[in-house]
Amino acid sequence: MCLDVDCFFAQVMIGANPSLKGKPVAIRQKYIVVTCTYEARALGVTKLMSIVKALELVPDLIIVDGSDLTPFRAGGRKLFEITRTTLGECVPIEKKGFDEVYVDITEPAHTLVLEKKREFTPLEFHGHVFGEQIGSLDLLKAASEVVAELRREILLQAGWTCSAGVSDSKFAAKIASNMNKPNQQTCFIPFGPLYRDYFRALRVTDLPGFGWACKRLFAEQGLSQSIITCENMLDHLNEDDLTRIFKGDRALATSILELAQGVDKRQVAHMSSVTKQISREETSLPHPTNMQDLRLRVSSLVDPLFDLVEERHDSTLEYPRTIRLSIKFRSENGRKSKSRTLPDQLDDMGVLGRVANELLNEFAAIEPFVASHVNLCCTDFTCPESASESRGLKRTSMKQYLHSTKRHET
Ligand code: TTP
Ligand code: MG
Repeated sequence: MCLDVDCFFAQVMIGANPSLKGKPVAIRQKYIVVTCTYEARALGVTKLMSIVKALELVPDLIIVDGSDLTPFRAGGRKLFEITRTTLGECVPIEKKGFDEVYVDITEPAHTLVLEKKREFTPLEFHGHVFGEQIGSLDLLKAASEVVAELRREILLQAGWTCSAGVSDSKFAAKIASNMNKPNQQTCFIPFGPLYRDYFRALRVTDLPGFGWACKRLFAEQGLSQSIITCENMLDHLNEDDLTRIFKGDRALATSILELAQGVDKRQVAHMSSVTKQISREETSLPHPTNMQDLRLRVSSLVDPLFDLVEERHDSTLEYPRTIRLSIKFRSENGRKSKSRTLPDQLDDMGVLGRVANELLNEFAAIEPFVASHVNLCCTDFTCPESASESRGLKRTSMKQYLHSTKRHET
């Protein structure tokens, strides 16, 4: 299942001020509408529209400031906790962004199938169904009931409507969650010609993992105009071709070709409510093969890692005391890790960036290499004595950080 709260920031703000319910409301950050209610969307307002344009379209649009992210982070945690308590500790739940969860509901759906069989009660689909209804669909029907139950719980406990999708993989479930919005759910039947054709019609750039680096490599090979859809790619490129285009990254080539056929082997991560460690890794880009690329990769992990540290600090007041950089070089067995103790209170992204850079300097790598995993991790979270007085972390901009990194190198 992939579940995504409808107009999340707006629903959180309406929860705090119920008189806004049913009205066209936009949430503002700087000059932009970051999200708006479906009442505002019906009048033409869209996410990321300028405030000026939105007010031209809807002069009586209610604008609410959304620059303090604290209530939205708390909302995201609430979504996770409701999902966890509704479905149980054993179910893998992966939180994405503020308002999205992926859940592997295979086990609860199996249990429901057995229960219904014992009771001689037929299973029915809940919500929309997309695809050919052939063969036994009991597990998908049960899964759609699990999804409906979770959406009911979220509405009951948090007051939010959600849209959700169910299928046999993260990618297909995510697509399904967007098929009918708001406050609806869709089961995307993961076989049959409709399923296959749906993926063949997607743009290659819609595939998870096909990011800017892949786009650049396609452009370098002169493929940007000829390979637009997955169908184009499947008809003209085999695994060897794509591996060559992706500079030897066969794992990426395989996964992109599989995704183009609707096959997604990514597992749903099992997150606990409070994780022991927080780490970031980029798996969708080509592997770094020299120190300069490796340094850029490490520095690109700093900002998102600091975001997670900040988010956790907001709820627990804890700071990480250890940072660890792990790299797997393809020519060597196993990962190599270097770690360092952090200051008592890691409240400045610049510090995280500098220490990560120093750790990288400790790796004696001989070029060219293939760094197939680069993971930056914060761990040993503790709550310093003075933490309750010093909420709020200091954000050095990425530009400042890169500048300080550069100075450090020279
Ligand atoms: P989304 O789930 O993309 O949007 P949404 O929940 O507002 O609307 P939808 O009904 O289409 O799911 O993003 C979740 C929240 O993240 C959103 O409420 C506001 C915030 N957000 C940003 O901060 N920046 C952005 O660029 C976008 C798109 C969203
Ligand atoms: Mg949403």
